Amino acid sequence: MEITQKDFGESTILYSLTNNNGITLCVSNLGARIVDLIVSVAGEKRNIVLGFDSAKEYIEKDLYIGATVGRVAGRIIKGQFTVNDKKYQLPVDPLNGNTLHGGAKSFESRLWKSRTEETEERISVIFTYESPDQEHGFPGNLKAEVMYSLTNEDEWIIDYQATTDQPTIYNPTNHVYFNLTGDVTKTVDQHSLFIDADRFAVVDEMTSVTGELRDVTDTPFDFRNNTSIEQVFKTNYKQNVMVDGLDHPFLLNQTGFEKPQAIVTSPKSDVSIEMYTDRPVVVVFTAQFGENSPEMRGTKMVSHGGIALETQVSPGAGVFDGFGDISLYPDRPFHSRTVYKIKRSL
Ligand code: G6D
Repeated sequence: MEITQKDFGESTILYSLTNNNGITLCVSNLGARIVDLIVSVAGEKRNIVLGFDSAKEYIEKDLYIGATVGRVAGRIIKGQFTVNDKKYQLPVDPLNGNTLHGGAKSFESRLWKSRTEETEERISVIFTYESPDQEHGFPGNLKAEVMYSLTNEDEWIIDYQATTDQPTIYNPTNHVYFNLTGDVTKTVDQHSLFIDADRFAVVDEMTSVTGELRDVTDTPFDFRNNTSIEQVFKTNYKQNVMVDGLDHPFLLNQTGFEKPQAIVTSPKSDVSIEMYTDRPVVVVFTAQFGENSPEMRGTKMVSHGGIALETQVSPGAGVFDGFGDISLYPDRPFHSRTVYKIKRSL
């Protein structure tokens, strides 16, 4: 196993981690993000995640792609929350009145401190960021750490840790998008998807959760049997039409590392990603960028050209019953793990 590093532009670093099976994971300290996941499938190299070639391109085109998202992933309705009986108001997006992904220019745009670590089992890059009290309106000096590891079992492991010096809220995720064909001119509609979830959270026109948790049975959101993603895109189901695909929290039936909660498989079934997490929810977003789909690695990306599996506590936590709790207290440090395991034909 080997770690190398190079300049990624704009004073940022790109680390390349390669395991003994030839899988390469590239990550950058700009937004503690994943940039590349290169695997050889049936003898050919494929980059199976969306990403750009330089830090400058991320800054100019889309800072969320592959980034660590925080302090709170997803939409905080009206930018309001309560923790420890105290009410807080965050700055909101004037277009919709909500706070998305911790507010504009949050974790995804920061330069994180970084260091590498190598053990018998894994090679890792550890990113840290100190978010000061009141940054984007959130209380507490928050020390956030994200460790990305690559193992010889072909796992990309994300370990999140954080501490705060005042009661606050915290709900990070990673915004990786997979396209297992390695071809961003192809939509992910022919990929198949398994999600071990009996329920999803209904969203409104602004993609904020409404508080309703709906059974997936008899809806195109039933992925309990491995099914083509196309089943969502093709329907007139209101939850699809309103947001042009999937942009929904799925409530996982089980958590942990014994069996996957989600699996994405390429159209030819030659590569798949198994997702394991200790978080209760995966927000699935199918990259409906429409006309704004960016140029990526030399070609124009197509709308629906990727699928993000964002593990977290559901947006709406602390507001609606059954949506969980994202409070973080000084005496209870945060720790969470998500694993993406690569399976492929050699
Ligand atoms: C998220 O749910 C949101 C989307 O609505 C948003 O457009 C994207 O991040 C950037 O997953």
